[in-house]
Amino acid sequence: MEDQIDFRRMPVIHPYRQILDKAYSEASDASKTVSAENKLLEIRIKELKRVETAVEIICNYLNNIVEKTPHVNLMPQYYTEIVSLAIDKEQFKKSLGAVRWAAEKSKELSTTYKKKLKGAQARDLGRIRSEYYGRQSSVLHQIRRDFIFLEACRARLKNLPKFKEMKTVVIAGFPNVGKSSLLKTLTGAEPNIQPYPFTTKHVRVGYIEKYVQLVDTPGLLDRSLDKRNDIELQAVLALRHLSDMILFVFDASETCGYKMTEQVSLYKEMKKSFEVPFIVCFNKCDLISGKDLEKYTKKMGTNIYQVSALKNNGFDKLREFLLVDALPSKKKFYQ
Ligand SMILES: Nc1nc2c(ncn2[C@@H]2O[C@H](COP(=O)(O)OP(=O)(O)O)[C@@H](O)[C@H]2O)c(=O)[nH]1
Ligand SMILES: [Mg+2]
Repeated sequence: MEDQIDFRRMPVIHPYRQILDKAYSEASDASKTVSAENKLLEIRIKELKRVETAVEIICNYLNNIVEKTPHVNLMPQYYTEIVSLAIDKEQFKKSLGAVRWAAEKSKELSTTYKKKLKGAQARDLGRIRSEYYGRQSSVLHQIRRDFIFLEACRARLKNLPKFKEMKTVVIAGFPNVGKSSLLKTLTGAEPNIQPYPFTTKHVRVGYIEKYVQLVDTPGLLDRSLDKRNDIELQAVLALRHLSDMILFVFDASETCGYKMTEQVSLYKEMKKSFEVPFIVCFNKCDLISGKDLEKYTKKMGTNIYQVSALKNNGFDKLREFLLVDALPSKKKFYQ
């Protein structure tokens, strides 16, 4: 499955003329190695060798593109959505189909022309082979735009984020509530940084004991959805299929600059948009009195994990909860 979403495997796609030049020049070299007692027979074998060499190089090139390009239909849904943000997915499928077509067509042509070469008069051999070159060139010429399009896609898609197939918890909450600090404290390591289409910032990924993947999404789940343009909204909503759970972080000390009332309305809005379980966590508990904490906790009417990312307090229970249904014995749940 992981290979299915790795566009870094996709080969660089060159201008079609470059492939033709390479194929015909190697075909010419290969024909020079041929010799036969009978001069007429030698010419025929040389021309056949040219056709065989050229088609082999061209078909290998085309088939390699088809084989190494991840298939959009076989990807997990969140990934398909992310891919759709970066490129025109339907055109991508069509262009890949065109490459497949060209491989088949090239094979067909070579079979036809090999037959012709075998049955032709000696004086016609050169003309037949050059007619073959013309038709083979025209096949690649027909898909030249697909080559250009696929290469542009490859350049974009190789930079998509790579997530692992495991329980995934996406962190949400206003800026400065401590999401990044919390990710670091929970996972005990520097997160790995992944690009994300249509954001200038990168998502950060950390792991709890190889079983839970935590994703911090700067600029994505940190403000109201109705303040977003269409493309941003799509970028945010692609996270719906990535997340098994959302960890919503509050800063009850309000030192982040957002009032608890604002934070609660963002939380409610996200709950409506994401149909996955939410876990709520109050961060910066080192900055707030027990009395205030109790007041807010009562208001929320849900189970709350009180933590301090700065002081590394309160994380054992949260970590335990995140792990409980992700351990290998329970893994089926997420497949
Ligand atoms: N006092 C205190 N400060 C914290 C805590 N967690 C984060 N901070 C501070 O809050 C600020 C914003 O934290 P950051 O993790 O960047 O927030 P993000 O924007 O939600 O990712 C930083 O200055 C952190 O040092 C905490 O538990 N207690
Ligand atoms: Mg951050």
